[in-house]
Amino acid sequence: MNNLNQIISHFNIKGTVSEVKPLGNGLINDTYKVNTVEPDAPDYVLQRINDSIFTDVDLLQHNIYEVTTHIREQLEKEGADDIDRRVLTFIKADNDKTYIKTEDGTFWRMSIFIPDAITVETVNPEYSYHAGKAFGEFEAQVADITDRLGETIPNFHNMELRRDQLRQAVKEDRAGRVAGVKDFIDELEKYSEEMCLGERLFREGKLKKHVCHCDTKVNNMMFDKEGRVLCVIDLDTVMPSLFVSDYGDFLRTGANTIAEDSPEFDKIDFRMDIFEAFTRGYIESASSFLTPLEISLLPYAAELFPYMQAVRFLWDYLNGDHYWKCKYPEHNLVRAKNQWHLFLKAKEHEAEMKKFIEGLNA
Ligand code: GN1
Ligand code: MG
Repeated sequence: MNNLNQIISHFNIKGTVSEVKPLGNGLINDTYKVNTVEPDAPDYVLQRINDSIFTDVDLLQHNIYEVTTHIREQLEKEGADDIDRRVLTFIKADNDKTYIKTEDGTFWRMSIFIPDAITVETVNPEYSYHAGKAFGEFEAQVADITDRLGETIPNFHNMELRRDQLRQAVKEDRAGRVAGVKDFIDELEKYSEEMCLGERLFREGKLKKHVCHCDTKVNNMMFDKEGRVLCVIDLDTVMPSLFVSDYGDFLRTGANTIAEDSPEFDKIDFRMDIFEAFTRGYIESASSFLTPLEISLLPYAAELFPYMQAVRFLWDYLNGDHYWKCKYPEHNLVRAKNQWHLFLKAKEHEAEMKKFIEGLNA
């Protein structure tokens, strides 16, 4: 058992600790709120880092530190107010890093707790617009420090790699499930060339990587009580990636009419109201760094993410369900088919998506 007060004592915080209590539901990360006595000292968040997913903790924390200090510097330059609520602040420990490793081998970090802030779980056009704007702004703020960051999960959103992983799983057939999904695999393969476009353009030098958030969910941004977006949170997956990542992944979850693991495939649609609101917000802030080619390929990004996720879920199903937790044997297959149906629906809206984006740029 870790002595939390002892862990906290390694960090250079202001004030005297009065109370340490669990924060949030804490299923994946162990997160605690650390209250301080003095009214002028901030409260803090103490978190155990999940080093089974993020095996290179040093790189992970390096990325987060670079990104947050860079955003802070920009806000200071702009003369922004309320800066401690507009960007996360990580605290240095006595080893001069933003994390410590304890004797039992666990990793911990601390950041300033943002007071009077809320997150939302609802995806509606209004919040989607805010999310588009906030994630686009975040990417714009860090667009010039790509060279300073590394990939915490190498090739995370690389479609060619995901395709090759699926092909390998088909070849190995470890769980003996390939015969049952032969037609599905064939259907997916029909689009694999088209969906690997991003990686081809990257190799040809027509696309560059830039810093992306890579976990663009509506609940990963904070609002103040007046409904103003404060900042983007959950920075573990921040890394260099192609332009497709933040835009495509938000729409993959946000524009689906049902949950990603629902078997009611006939109820799946790609919500154009969410698409339009998110796209409007995103282009407003991201047009400062997106190239005309990238903007013209946003509909591709919207199709790519459900497709890539279908491939990833099917890969895990064929390997015997090691990556995603499953509640029943066909769970990953249901997820893969759900994403496949969403992909087909997004494809149906391709011309409409293009027209909408051209209209915004006109
Ligand atoms: C994983 O754990 P969560 O839900 O934030 C996965 C994403 C997938 C998602 C699908 C590190 O994200 O890439 O899109 O599941 N994260 C990782 O549900 O693989
Ligand atoms: Mg997350």
